[in-house]
Amino acid sequence: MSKVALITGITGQDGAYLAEFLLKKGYIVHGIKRRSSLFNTDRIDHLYQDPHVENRNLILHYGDLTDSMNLTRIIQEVQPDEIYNLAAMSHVKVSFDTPEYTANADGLGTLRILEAIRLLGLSEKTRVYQASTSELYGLVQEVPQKETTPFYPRSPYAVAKMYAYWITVNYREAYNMYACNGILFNHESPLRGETFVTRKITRAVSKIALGMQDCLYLGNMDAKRDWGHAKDYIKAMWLILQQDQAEDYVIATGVTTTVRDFVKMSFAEVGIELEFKGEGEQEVAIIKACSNPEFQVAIGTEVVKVDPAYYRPTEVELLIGDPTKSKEKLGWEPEYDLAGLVKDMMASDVNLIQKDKYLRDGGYETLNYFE
Ligand code: NDP
Ligand code: GDR
Repeated sequence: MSKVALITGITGQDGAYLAEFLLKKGYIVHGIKRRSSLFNTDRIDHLYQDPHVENRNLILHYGDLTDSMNLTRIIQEVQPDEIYNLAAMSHVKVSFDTPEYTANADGLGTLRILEAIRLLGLSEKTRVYQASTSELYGLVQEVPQKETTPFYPRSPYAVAKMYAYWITVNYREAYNMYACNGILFNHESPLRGETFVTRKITRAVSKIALGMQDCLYLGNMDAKRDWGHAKDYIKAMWLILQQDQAEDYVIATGVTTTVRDFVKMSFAEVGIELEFKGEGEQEVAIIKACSNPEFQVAIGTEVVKVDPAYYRPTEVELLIGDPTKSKEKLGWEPEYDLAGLVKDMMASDVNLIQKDKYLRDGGYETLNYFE
């Protein structure tokens, strides 16, 4: 008998990689997608199966983490062995604009799922993975950050995720449920949402190299993040649900890098060397050299500037995780390092923008260029 998994947030970066991974393992995968006015399934379209075909192993349901009845009905119908709760309003900066909605979806959404499992009598059958985050650590208390490091959340997103973290622990202790937190540090990929800093950078660098954009505007370039590849991190999610005992785990690379260095590495992928000048809001990066004749960029052009609009009211300055527990107990080992991640993202975005340029040069409409 195939195992049955339910993924909330299946249309997101992690949901897409996880769905593919579980399907390859022989799972029947159910996913919750939101109704939207345009198709929102781009990331999983390659996995799509015609609903008229029998014995499908990928089934999508309309739903929302803010709707208890809907979640309860889906869980009752699906009777999942494993639930991966990945759905969330996941953008830290946007959570300052939509704090109440973020608390509802990211905080209470987790409670709705746990309570549905309890009320449906599935506490013994259904294992739950909760997508917790390194944002819980917020203001630095200890480095590197590990499972025992105290939390100090610094955004409405992180505060909502802190509720979700503890309600998961509480349901585990109160009702003996197999419910776990994966405290995942930043993980990126070619499927990363376009407004997170890494993807914003790799897209912009590709466009600048191909003459489709003049300048990249960023916020705090001193922020340091522990960046891994989403393909490695979704494997950890699965491992967390396959153990004898339900526990919480940090998933990280143990290496931290500034936003500025991520910018440098991305430009280096297309043969462009940068020189940074000035400080704070006055900081700029100019093109110092270009070793790739394919890209017609002018030496001395200012290609990165600071726009304080991207600063956050309260910032998380430094994240660096200690993955010792996950390596020892789960046997988890990432395949990508930061250089491999940047290479993968840049190769994908250069390809995407090249296609776009071809269309634009031919007089056709192209990608939207907001942000
Ligand atoms: P994405 O933003 O790419 O995906 C989020 C998913 O949640 C999308 O499918 C989105 O749907 C869905 N969603 C948003 N709000 C709701 C809602 N109210 N009801 C139902 N679905 C909703 O995030 P990631 O894939 O990067 O992250 C997955 C999870 O892991 C998130 O919970 C995130 O907070 C957490 N996390 C992410 C990390 C990272 O570095 N990527 C690190 C640590 C934790 P739609 O496509 O319609 O917008
Ligand atoms: P983060 O990711 O907030 O860590 O949350 P993001 O990529 O948005 O920011 C990382 C750092 O870069 C700085 N920064 C900018 N960020 C964005 N988005 N845009 C900019 O122009 C910019 N300039 C500088 C930010 O200030 C920040 O310090 C991600 C999300 O996936 C969360 O859901 C997840 O929980 C955490 O990672 C771990």
